[in-house]
Amino acid sequence: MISEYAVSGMTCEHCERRVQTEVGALEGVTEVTADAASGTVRVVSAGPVDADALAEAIDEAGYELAHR
Ligand code: 9UX
Repeated sequence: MISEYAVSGMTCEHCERRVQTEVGALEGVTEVTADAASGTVRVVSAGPVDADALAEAIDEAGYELAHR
């Protein structure tokens, strides 16, 4: 499945990569594309991604999940 999230705080390419690395490590996630310009993170996963784990991963990368 493909999910899109609004993530605030990403301003450059390095920010995108940090989010991609953290979210990509979550269970079931196969592909992550972060776009700083639009403030979105697109996640491809085998099943639904745990919302708390996702919020924590983004927080750990230093950014914020705007809403869930
Ligand atoms: Mo530029 Mo992105 O200083 O984490 S690297 S904002």
